[in-house]
Amino acid sequence: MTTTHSLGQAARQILIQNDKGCYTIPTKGLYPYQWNWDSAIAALGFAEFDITRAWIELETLFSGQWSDGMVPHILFHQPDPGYFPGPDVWGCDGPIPSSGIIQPPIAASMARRVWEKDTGAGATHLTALYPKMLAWHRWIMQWRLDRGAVCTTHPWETGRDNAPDWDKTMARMDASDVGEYTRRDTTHVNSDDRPTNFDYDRYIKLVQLGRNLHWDQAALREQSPFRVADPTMTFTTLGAARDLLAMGTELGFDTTGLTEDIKTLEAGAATLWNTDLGAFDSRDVLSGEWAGCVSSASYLCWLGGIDSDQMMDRLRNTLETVPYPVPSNDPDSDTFDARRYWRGPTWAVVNMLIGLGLEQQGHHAEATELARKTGALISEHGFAEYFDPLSGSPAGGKSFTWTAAVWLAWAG
Ligand code: 2M8
Repeated sequence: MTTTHSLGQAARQILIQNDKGCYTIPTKGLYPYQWNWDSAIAALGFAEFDITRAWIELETLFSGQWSDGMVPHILFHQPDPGYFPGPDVWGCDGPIPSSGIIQPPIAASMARRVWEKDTGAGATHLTALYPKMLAWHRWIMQWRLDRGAVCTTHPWETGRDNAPDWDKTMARMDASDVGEYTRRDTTHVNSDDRPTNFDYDRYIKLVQLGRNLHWDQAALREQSPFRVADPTMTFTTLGAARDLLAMGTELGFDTTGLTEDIKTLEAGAATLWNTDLGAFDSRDVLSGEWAGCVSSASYLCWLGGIDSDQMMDRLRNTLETVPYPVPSNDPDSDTFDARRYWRGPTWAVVNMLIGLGLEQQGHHAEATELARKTGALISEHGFAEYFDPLSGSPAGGKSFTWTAAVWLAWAG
């Protein structure tokens, strides 16, 4: 019988095996570099057994910060031909070879949690990190707002690569001149579980556009066909702003502007409420069209400090009716696909972010139930990248860092 103790040991082993010394890769083969939000989650996992290593993870992430405050979604510390697109395709010139886009800015919220476990010695680490985290927050506020909601400029920024949220926007894009390239992801895992070539052409097309514009945010705002205000970016930015305010106040930093930013983001979050859908939704900024998607990101409202009775009703229903909640896409939607990456599967990492938000907002019963169900999913099906929400069967990369970290910090 697998016990909680032995699963804890296995989870630690995964973090240790994926540890490259000062950063952690998500999984061997498929993802050989440092990913932004994966790393923030890894820090939380390390905090359960090696607090110094947790701080190092965050410090390495911020060592890749650009001079304007942006923190890239991938840091390419060492060349690896197993992943495409690599640094040569992105053409960026930050302090460490990197991509030119961001990911959900959860690092500040995870740093706060690491600090809560290490208020003594941790204060030195946090004091050094704080201005960097604040600079990234300001960069987002400067470049990514639409009516107060935070926009994504590439599906990869949200971390929900092929979510149906982007379908209409992607369908309008012309990628006929993207040129020849070779995908690497499908050499590591089953191609039926991955984004389609149609999507990949557009991912690469957007990278080419950013590169041609030297990742100039003003130019991208003018010229990119992809700009979507989204619940992932908005709720994580809002949650991070609240955490930055709390940490800054306690550490004695100047927090001018953060209270105003929180109000702006709250107003922005309200613009993501799709009344017809009865849920938080993504909104194409260029066409003004709703995506019409209830995704797992819709449930991140609590992480952003926003309560919603309607989202709570949906959550309770999902917890009761879906065998392995929370699915990344509504199982009643025509676009639901139980195995294709972010179009249906359950991700332990998003469950934890939903659960931490629920806990923060005082919804203890639902937070406990979600953690229990996520724990059961992992103990029955392993530390996979993601899971079929109907059967629980594991998919994608194996021995996955953030699934192990979720077990250690929350679900185990
Ligand atoms: C996936 O995204 C990468 C691109 O960033 C990919 O498919 O190549 C997503 O699941 C994302 O959320 C995650 O951070 C990354 C690494 O685990 O993989």
